[in-house]
Amino acid sequence: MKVVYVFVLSLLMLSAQASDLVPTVDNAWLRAGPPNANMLAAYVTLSNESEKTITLVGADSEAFGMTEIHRTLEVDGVFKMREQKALPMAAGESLTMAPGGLHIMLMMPKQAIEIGQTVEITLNYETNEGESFNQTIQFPVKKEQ
Ligand SMILES: [Cu+2]
Repeated sequence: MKVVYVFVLSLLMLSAQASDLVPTVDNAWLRAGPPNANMLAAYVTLSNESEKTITLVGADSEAFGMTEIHRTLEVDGVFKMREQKALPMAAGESLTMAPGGLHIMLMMPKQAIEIGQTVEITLNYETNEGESFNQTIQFPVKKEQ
């Protein structure tokens, strides 16, 4: 009985720690695309108000077959997108995703994504200490921010 109690208590402590690390969210939105678009992008500003470095390591959404974090870069006058597998945010820093820069790339939609809907996307994080946790965010579908 005591063992179970200690186990439950340590789980509670772990979840309390993780929730302290979860970044605050501003301006989450998913840019509406033309009908049958097979790639869409979502944007958000994340602020790390914890005292640890938090690294964004990925994203997923049940509404899409594939979800990645990308950065748009201009290389010799050509715009290219590169997957970002680890985006660290030091304590007190923010990460801004916006058109023309960082974005959540949403590929192979499993359903029509229309203005007025809200799409759930889960972000995956890690700390330098090896803790990992997720954050699920609601992204309203809009034409413009
Ligand atoms: Cu992209």
